[in-house]
Amino acid sequence: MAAIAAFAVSYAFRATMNAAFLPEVSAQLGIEFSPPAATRFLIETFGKGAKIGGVAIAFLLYYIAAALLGIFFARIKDLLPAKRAITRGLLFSLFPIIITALLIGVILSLAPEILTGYPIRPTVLSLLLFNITFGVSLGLLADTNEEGGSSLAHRLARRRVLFGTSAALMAVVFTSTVLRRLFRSLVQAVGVVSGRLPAFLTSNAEFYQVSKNAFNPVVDEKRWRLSIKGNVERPFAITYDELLSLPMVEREITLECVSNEVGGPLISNGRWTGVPLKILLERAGLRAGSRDVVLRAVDGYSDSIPVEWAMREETIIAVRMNGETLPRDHGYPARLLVPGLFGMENVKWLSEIAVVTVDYRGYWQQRGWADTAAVKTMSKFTVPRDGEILLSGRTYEVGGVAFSGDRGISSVEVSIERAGHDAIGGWVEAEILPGASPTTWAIWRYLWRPEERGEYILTVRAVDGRGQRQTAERSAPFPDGASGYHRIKVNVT
Ligand SMILES: Nc1nc2c(c(=O)[nH]1)N[C@H]1C(S)=C(S)[C@@H](COP(=O)(O)O)O[C@H]1N2
Ligand SMILES: [Mo]
Repeated sequence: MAAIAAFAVSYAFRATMNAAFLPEVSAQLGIEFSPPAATRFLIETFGKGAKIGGVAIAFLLYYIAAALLGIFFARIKDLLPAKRAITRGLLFSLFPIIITALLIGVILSLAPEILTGYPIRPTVLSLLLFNITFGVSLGLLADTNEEGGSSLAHRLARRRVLFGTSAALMAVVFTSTVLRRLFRSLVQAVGVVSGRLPAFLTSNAEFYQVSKNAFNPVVDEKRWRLSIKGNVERPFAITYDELLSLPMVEREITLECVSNEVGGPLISNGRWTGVPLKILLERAGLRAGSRDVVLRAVDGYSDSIPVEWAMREETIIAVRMNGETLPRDHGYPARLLVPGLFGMENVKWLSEIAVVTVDYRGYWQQRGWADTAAVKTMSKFTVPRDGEILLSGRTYEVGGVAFSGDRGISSVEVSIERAGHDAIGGWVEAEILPGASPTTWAIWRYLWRPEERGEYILTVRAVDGRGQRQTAERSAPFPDGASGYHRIKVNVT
């Protein structure tokens, strides 16, 4: 029994050295990619002073894990459904591979930032090779030792057991510290906030998407026409190419859906290229008594905006979004953008623009939603997220977006209070990042360093470009948009 164990340990140590030291491609890749990850983890755990200790511990942990695997291999190697040493080892390397995968899974779920920054494919490859090398060398070593069985091998084995025991002792000394640090780093891992400040311009892929349709229309631009008709002097229709040949303007405009809840995700900001609606309406010539401009779409949707909104400089028929042809789900080939009004008025897949002398009620208005619904000044947190755990004594970026339709944002204020205590400091002014314009959201942030542990309630509110503060009064999205302050709760430990 003892001999088996001793042999097993010796296989394991040799195998470990093989895996960790041999300048083979696989081992090198393994060293290049796996230990740095472990090292970084340990540096974060121990602080910058303990680099060497960290590396040593990482190595020890590998050593111990390898030893255990070696013993395990000695126990089960005869059960493996393979005759040759190499195939046995190869089969066995499935175990460390599974363990590695589990470990990576744990790290990814607890502290993904430890692994981000490493190239995915080379890392996976190196870890695979690392483990396969380990398994195969275990298999080969087990084989040679069995055949040799000389007294020299036994002596070597005993020396290695001694070495192994002292290493294990050192490991025990370290482990108590490691465990304590590890616990703290686990809390830290959980305390790493998962939200983030959004990019000023939302990519087309991330832009929120809302429509009444289960399947959005696919428009053939060759057969598509945009007609301008109704209460006008010279009704006309243009093709897609004709539309593209008109003088274009570029505008940054944020869209928010009227059904967005306080703190909700249905808001995004884009750079749009298009033709001012005004140009088309002037070409058609508005007749006296014109009141609403009705926008009809390929999907049967319609909405209307008052003539005054339609004639505004910033109201455009967009054909491009963030430098790309308008994506299908965002209204290809052409859509309305009317800064200041909620998303539902920004009709996609446009087919017809009709000037009318009545107050026209569109798709959502027939279902009770407000007509000419102006965006209500809003603000929200995107980081941290509600319910997140933070660490005391650390500085966090608290931030998000604020939006007022077409009125701009002049300031954003945050209130941070400990639950059950008085407000600390009342409202403090957040920083507004550059880039915001009257028709876009403002990205805001505030650096917060919580000192006391406990539960905190964070609230945000904005003031629009006209000096009007967002209302604290809570209302549901129906019928004209949600209102009230966005509040989140975080736990500081
Ligand atoms: N033709 C058409 N246009 C439409 C809609 C629709 O269902 N059909 N939905 C509206 C609503 S409710 C919103 S919030 C915006 C969303 O635009 P987006 O998907 O580009 O973000 O499109 C608006 N335009
Ligand atoms: Mo909407």
